[in-house]
Amino acid sequence: MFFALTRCMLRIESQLFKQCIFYSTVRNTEHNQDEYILQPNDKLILRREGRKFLKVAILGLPNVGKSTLINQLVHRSICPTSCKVHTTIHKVEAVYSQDDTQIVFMDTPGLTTATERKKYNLVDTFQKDPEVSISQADVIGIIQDVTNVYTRHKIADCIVQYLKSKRSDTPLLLIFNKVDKLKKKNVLLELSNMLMNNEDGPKFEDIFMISALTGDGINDLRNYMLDSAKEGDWEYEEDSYTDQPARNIIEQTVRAALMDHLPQEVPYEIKIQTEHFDVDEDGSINTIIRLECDRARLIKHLLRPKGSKLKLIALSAEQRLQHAYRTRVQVLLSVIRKLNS
Ligand SMILES: Nc1nc2c(ncn2[C@@H]2O[C@H](COP(=O)(O)OP(=O)(O)O)[C@@H](O)[C@H]2O)c(=O)[nH]1
Ligand SMILES: [Mg+2]
Repeated sequence: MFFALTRCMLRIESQLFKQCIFYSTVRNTEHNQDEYILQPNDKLILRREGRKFLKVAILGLPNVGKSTLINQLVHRSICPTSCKVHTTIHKVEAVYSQDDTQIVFMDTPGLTTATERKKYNLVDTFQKDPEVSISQADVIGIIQDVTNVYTRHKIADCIVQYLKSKRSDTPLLLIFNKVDKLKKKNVLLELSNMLMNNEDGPKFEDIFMISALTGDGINDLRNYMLDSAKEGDWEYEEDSYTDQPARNIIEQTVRAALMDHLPQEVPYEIKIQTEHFDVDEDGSINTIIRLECDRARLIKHLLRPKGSKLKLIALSAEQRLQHAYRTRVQVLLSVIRKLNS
């Protein structure tokens, strides 16, 4: 019974979100010029004449706004965002297709040094995924948080270190983010002079000043990417918008909502797992997410007062997921205390 239910859930999930994961193998009869090519790595490429493509890696220190920026660029909340560091734990691809051009944005965990990864016990993806993104990118965007007085004057050493592995012909863009929070805008001029003209630092092709939160400057940046796309095959179908299965996005979104609403260390100690997932006939999504934790004090924190914190977290996750999937999403959270054996 349990297995039958699980199989059924998986089938529904794969039907609705098949376009999110990979590619259709059916030949499109409406477009006689389409050609589907199976690559050695089993990726199916849709080839159509006159199409343009660009793959963009977005890199920067933790919490500078990489994921918020990508969500704005693709008009969907695919990438998890929160006010705490290390919300993004692995690479996520978000896809934007317009007319004959497709752009794939690669979100990455914030760049860290080996010492930081060891100190905070960060998983392998924190090192490897930025490296993979750099190797695949046609363009690399480096985000600087202009409100951070400790880091804004310099491209951090760990970023410079990572960039050593990039191809020499991959252009670099400098992106100043959070300009909405900056009271003295003349700081931007000073910073751009310092970073664009630094003989010893990375060489940037262009500079953008944006607010990923308010959307200021985002259209210019997207148009720049659309203009930079080169003739080439698309990696995703026209209606695809991510490489992530729905369950990953839902779990990561709940994790981000926990990080936004709970105190410092708490969210890192909660295990998040999908208990149930189904899609109604009208396309709306219902999901139950289990939050597992072995510390009674943390569970109390989640449940009190009268479960209102939990409701707030579920509501926040629902709003983000509705923006991601453009359909109604219901998130129920179940809290379980795991007893240590
Ligand atoms: N004021 C302001 N906050 C921003 C901006 N962009 C991102 N943030 C906030 O910065 C925090 C970190 O954003 P996130 O996208 O998760 O950063 P990431 O770790 O680089 O992916 C979140 O609380 C965002 O709301 C911005 O342009 N202005
Ligand atoms: Mg992120």
